[in-house]
Amino acid sequence: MENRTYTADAEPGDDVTVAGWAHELRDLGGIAFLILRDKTGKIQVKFAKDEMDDDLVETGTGVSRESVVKVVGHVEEEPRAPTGVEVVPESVEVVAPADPELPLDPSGKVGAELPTRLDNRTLDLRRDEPKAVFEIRAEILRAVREYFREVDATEINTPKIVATGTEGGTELFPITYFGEEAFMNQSPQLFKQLMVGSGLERVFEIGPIFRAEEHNTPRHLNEATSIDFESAFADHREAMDVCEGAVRAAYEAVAENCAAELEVLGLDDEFEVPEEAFPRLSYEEAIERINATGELDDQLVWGDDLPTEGEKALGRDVGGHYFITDWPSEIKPFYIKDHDDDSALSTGFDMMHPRMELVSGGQREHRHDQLVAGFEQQGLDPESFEYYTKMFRYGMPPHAGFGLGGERLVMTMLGLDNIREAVLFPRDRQRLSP
Ligand code: ATP
Ligand code: AMO
Repeated sequence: MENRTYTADAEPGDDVTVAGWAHELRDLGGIAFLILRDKTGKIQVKFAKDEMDDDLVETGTGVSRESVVKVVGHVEEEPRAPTGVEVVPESVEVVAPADPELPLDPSGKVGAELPTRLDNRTLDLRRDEPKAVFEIRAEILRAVREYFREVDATEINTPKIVATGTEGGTELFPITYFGEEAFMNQSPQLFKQLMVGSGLERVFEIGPIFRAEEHNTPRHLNEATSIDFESAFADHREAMDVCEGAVRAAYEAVAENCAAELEVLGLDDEFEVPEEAFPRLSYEEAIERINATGELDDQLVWGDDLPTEGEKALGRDVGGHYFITDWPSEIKPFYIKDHDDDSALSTGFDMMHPRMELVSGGQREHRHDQLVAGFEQQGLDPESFEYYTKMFRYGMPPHAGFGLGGERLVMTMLGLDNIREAVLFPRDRQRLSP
């Protein structure tokens, strides 16, 4: 809109055009106030009934809550106004009226359950708290992107419609692709590996992954945002360094650039950038420490995957972000390389927040014959992956990387109870629209 002034920028003495939503109407008899809200804040518009044009007063005071309104007027200092200034209107236009019955109250006075909020995200994000979450999410993604560029990685975009899965066959969404069976991609894993063998050498991708997870939990989505990194001539240790750097860069950016949003979320006092290096525990140490907490009914033994309760017990014990390294080879995927001196131990790692896993990664098997053998061991047909394995015959450097769950990063950073609060339009067992 031409000449539009954000409410936060309206200074006494200015002639302005402000536009936004009718947040609240207060009619005190001789005087009425319309509180107009835009993305920067709110401003009071004054209607002195005896002094102003009747039509103007009628329009301004008759507007229904959440209608879109445009006001042209003069800004004056007014200590009694919520922001210390008010607009004395010359004209008021209802640009888009709102039904008087709203499915959700954007003023926040009446609370709403998460499903109602998710059904009405447009109205939900007129509230300060959800809006702050998504402003912070955008800042996290900006910071991570910038960090990857600083460490010389090139952003890539890989297909989301694919012929084969990589992260376990049962979690695939099948689709029909011109009469043939295809799938929504679970991970850019194979494509990012193919690109480290290209002239790009070091790549990252921030994009959707699709997983047909049957269960309904507060930390799983069926469509999630994966932050993937992969680098030629790197080992798992270097991948962990980059992973830690990316997460720290995200926290630093939020601390530096999102003070107002953190305050809205009530986190301004407690928000901490992780300063210490993330401890690196071996899988063996991890199960010993979990067993020592005594919080599990059954003791864990070598080869067990870590149960959720075990992860939580260990998280409380460690108290911050940490890595789990040296996993048993048998519970890591075929593309993860084993240690050269012990084939029962893999170079795979997870990076954990005390509440949950955030990252999986590792050094990759870059030797063609060993890679093909790994497929067979995992019961996968190497022939259907020939587009991938073939490139390992033409000079594939040693490489390593990781995948970081974007929503889980937002969720754990902001202490959100449910991962759905970190996605605009979550996909889960119950939810396919909006
Ligand atoms: P005015 O002479 O501006 O019309 P008033 O006090 O005679 O002011 P009232 O209708 O009696 O008008 O005001 C009702 C209430 O609104 C009073 O408590 C007053 O303090 C408050 N009020 C008046 N003007 C403003 C303003 N511009 N911003 C905030 N509160 C105001
Ligand atoms: P993994 O399957 O562990 O590893 O996924 C990596 C990270 O992505 C996030 N994530 C999810 N978040 C929400 N809902 C889901 N359903 C979901 N699934 C995964 C988690 C998880 O830690 N190819 C490997 C990565 C690699 O080795 O580079 C992979 O996909 O935060």
